[in-house]
Amino acid sequence: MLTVKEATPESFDGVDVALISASSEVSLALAPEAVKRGVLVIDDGSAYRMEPSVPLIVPEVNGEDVEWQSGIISIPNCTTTPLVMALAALRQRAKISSVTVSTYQSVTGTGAAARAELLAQSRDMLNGQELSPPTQYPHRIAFNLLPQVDDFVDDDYTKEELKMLNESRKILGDPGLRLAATCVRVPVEISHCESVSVEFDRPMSVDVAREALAEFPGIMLMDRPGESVYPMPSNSADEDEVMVGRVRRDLAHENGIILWLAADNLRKGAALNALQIMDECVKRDCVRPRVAAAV
Ligand code: 2RA
Repeated sequence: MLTVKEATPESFDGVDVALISASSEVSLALAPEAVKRGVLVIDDGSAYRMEPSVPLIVPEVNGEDVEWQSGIISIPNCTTTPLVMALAALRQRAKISSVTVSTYQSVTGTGAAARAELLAQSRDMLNGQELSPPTQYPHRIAFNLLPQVDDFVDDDYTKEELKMLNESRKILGDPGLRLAATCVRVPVEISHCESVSVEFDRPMSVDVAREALAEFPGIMLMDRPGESVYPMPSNSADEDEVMVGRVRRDLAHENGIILWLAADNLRKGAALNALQIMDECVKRDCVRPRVAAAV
């Protein structure tokens, strides 16, 4: 039996590590209370991600950054994590000049209520029944695609699209990285997919790109187009690896490569990454804050 209790500041007494996966309001209220009690917080929300004093970690990419944590470590948005893994692999072979990415995001990125809405709408449509008004998205998601993930903000980009830009820059330590994202919600239960065009400062062969991706920890190259073998939600859901395929020359850009990736947004996009960060802290002996909490 699993006992579930409401989290209060006192809940953190005697705890080593707290994994918080809740709204920003909850993280902002509880994380400092946990840190005050000497607890390392690994936060899955967006509240602390862009705080300069908070490391934003994908262990395969910037695991060493856990060493400067001062009580809170953030995990990235579930679209950023697989993207920076692919970019980190490729930039070992040539400097990246720009990135253009389109996402295909499953409804569990929104949560359990969105999954229930997708299933209910799908059932009702197949049964020829009238649909209830959508509650999770501005439009129905069943048999549809929504070119909007989160709210619109600057320059008609959505928050999700700007998260991909800003978080990638922070994790890769490349504040000048040129990246434009278009984020799309699709009627899929689990796993986010991305179409990624990467331009380099010099020619990059497809073989070299494939080799770099295949060697990178946490990435599984799944790229046998002749046999229709490539990543999809159906083969990446419930798996830990970021799957990459459809690696090919970009016919529109001289030094470009295009690839397709899929990753389970609940595993590597969230829970698995959080646990790997905890392992990284144990491995580097920095579960206790190195300096007093700065947030
Ligand atoms: C989404 N990436 O898919 C978000 C969740 N963090 O809505």
